[in-house]
Amino acid sequence: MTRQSRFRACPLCEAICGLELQYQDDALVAIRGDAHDPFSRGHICPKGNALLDLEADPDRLRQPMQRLGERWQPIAWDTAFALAGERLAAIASAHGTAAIAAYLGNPNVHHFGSIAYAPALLRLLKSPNIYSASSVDQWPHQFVNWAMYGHQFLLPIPDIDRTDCMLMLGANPVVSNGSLMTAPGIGKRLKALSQRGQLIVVDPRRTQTAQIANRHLFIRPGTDALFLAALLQQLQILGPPRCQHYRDRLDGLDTALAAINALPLDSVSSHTGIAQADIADIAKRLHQAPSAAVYGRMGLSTQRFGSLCQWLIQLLNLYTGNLDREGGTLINDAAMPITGAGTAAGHYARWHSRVRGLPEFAGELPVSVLAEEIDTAGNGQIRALITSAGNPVLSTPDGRRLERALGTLEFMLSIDTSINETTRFADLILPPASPLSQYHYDLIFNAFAVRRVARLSVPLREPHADERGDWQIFNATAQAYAAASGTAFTPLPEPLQLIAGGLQRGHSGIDLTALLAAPHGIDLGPLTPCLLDRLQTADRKIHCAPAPLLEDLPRLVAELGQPATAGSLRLIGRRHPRSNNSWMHNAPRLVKGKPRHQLHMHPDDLAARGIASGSQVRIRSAIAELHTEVLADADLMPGVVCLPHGFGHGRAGSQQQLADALAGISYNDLSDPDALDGPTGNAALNGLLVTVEA
Ligand SMILES: Nc1nc2c(c(=O)[nH]1)N[C@H]1C(S)=C(S)[C@@H](COP(=O)(O)OP(=O)(O)OC[C@H]3O[C@@H](n4cnc5c(=O)[nH]c(N)nc54)[C@H](O)[C@@H]3O)O[C@H]1N2
Ligand SMILES: Nc1nc2c(c(=O)[nH]1)N[C@H]1C(S)=C(S)[C@@H](COP(=O)(O)OP(=O)(O)OC[C@H]3O[C@@H](n4cnc5c(=O)[nH]c(N)nc54)[C@H](O)[C@@H]3O)O[C@H]1N2
Ligand code: SF4
Ligand SMILES: [Mo]
Repeated sequence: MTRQSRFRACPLCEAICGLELQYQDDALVAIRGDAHDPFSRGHICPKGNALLDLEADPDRLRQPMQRLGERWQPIAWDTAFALAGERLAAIASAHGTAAIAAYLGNPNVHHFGSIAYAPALLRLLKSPNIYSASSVDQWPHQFVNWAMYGHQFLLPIPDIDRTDCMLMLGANPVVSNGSLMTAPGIGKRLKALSQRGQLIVVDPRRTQTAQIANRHLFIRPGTDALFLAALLQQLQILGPPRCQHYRDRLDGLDTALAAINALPLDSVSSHTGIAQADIADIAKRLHQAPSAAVYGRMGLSTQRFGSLCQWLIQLLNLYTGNLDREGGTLINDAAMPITGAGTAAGHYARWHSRVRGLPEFAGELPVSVLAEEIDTAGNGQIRALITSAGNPVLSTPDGRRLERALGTLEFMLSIDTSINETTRFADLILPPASPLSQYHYDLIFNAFAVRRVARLSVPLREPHADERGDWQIFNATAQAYAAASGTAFTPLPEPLQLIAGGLQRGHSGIDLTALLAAPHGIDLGPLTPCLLDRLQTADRKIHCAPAPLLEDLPRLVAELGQPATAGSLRLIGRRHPRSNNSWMHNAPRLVKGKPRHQLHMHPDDLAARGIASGSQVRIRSAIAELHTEVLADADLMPGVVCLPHGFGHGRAGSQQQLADALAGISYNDLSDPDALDGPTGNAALNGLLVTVEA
């Protein structure tokens, strides 16, 4: 029996590495990086290898399951779709369409069959209650792109392979493998940068990325907006804006600078923990570098001033003349465009959440309001929920309240592959086929990549008769709902047809035939300046001073007046190379070895409280008090504690043997649904005030 190599992009994270998967007949037996992928060049991480475990996972659902009380029983696909359609239609008819909510989790973005097909179902629902993992993640990026450039996905990407100087805040790509900057093998790319130029990392923890940087500075969590504003003030001392080449395409730069200059930043050092001399030095480096890029990710977007941070970053890149410039930050002119005519540019505050009155963004409400929208009685209360590839009980603020709320729903449908903390409340679970047996084109991450690349993944084995692809599940659910509610729905054509159409909208010259002939993917070259041509604001200018951002500045000023609360600490998150949010803890390859759930704390903070490393502690936030194990970590800034999210398994009814046996609490049982970014309502997961006691 011979082994056969088949090739595909990894479906697990933003890096979209090419993989070489070895099959013995139709059994997957080994995986390595695809050395011939021109972009990832053989890179693979431990998660990529763990696809072997996912394929073999005894707890993975392989047929639809219906819950009858505490018992689950298999149910035929057609019966399941009909049941879903009827139950949803009955609830919409009795209570209105707002009574049906949907939550889309992170993996949707990694499956063409979800990302391209889910929107049709959501549109059919006509519900104001649409939620996703975006509002516990990157909403501030999307919001700022929309407000400044006119489209939520006009996302300037740092040109990391060519830049001379990178200032990176709130990101740990050596572990996370990128994120809103698709760059497989990013560790090597950053090492090359640190040899060729400068990599400066600003983070409350000396992370694995900080360790390969030329310089690392601690910052007190949640104070980055002050630091970035101070940098912008410093740059103005060094010289006028360098953005002369698009000076006539700027609107409001003077207004923005005046607002920032009016901020009383005398005490910025004591607030941020970064010395005035260091701020001046970094400003000088950004000013003098032949090219530079400022980049801020999760640690900046999931904090109370997430949108201000992302706005200030755009202004810094713009002021130094590095926006839309080689070596600076650039828009990816993707082979399959996600911006331009016919795409969802985004909109804001067209409606508000019922209970707290928070604005929608791009058709969604912030997930921090989901629980209250379910458990608060009244007109428009949510009574049914569809989740797709999401685990909000572990991933979104106040998971305990959400889990209580889920138990009260009249109907819950989960499109998911496991019975976990969230889906155990579902009445019906529809599990899609393995991504390895489906067509895939990475709509989002090809478009956020640091080079122009394109790659089609084809099914690596024949689908089994009783499997359904994501696209078939979305189509069939929508059809069943339409039939039961007496509305019209035309199912979308199969993936290859949509992919071909998507490529036609671009101008790369690449079509399906070209992709099929290039199983390792196609490199279309480096990014080139194209932002000005692509601006989607009404006047086709860059809006430097969007009102919602200016209006958020007083909140930042008020923050400056807040005295530090004695004895309290700031809680931040942490990722591990063998983790993937909340859902890969059932993979033996990833959970083996030392436990990784512990709370980390600086040795001085432990000593001050008389706590021994390795002991149990009580951690208290605004919403909960929990017990877990603490470990000393000298790489943390004093005053900061650090806990990974995605733990807290083993809840009644969950059916993931390995995960359920893991120790650890859920970060989001502590995180506060009232702690939000101002303009967007994105969750402020990082920088949470907590106390820790022996
Ligand atoms: N405290 C704290 N909270 C966080 C974060 C943090 O840093 N700190 N990070 C946030 C971020 S960035 C994100 S993106 C979110 C993620 O939040 P979510 O997207 O809600 O959660 P995941 O843990 O990614 O759960 C993925 C779900 O998809 C299912 N799944 C896996 N593969 C498939 C598949 O092929 N098809 C289908 N249909 N389902 C599948 C899994 O069983 C699981 O239920 O968490 C956020 N929450
Ligand atoms: N191994 C692994 N890889 C992943 C994931 C995973 O769970 N595990 N998740 C994937 C997903 S969905 C995403 S969105 C990406 C996220 O990828 P990244 O954005 O790189 O996210 P993190 O690794 O959480 O890094 C956030 C950093 O912000 C720092 N930080 C926290 N608060 C602050 C603050 O107030 N200011 C500053 N300056 N820094 C702060 C933290 O110490 C941490 O180092 O990773 C993806 N890749
Ligand atoms: S870095 Fe991301 S895309 Fe690459 S192998 Fe790991 S999980 Fe897959
Ligand atoms: Mo994410």
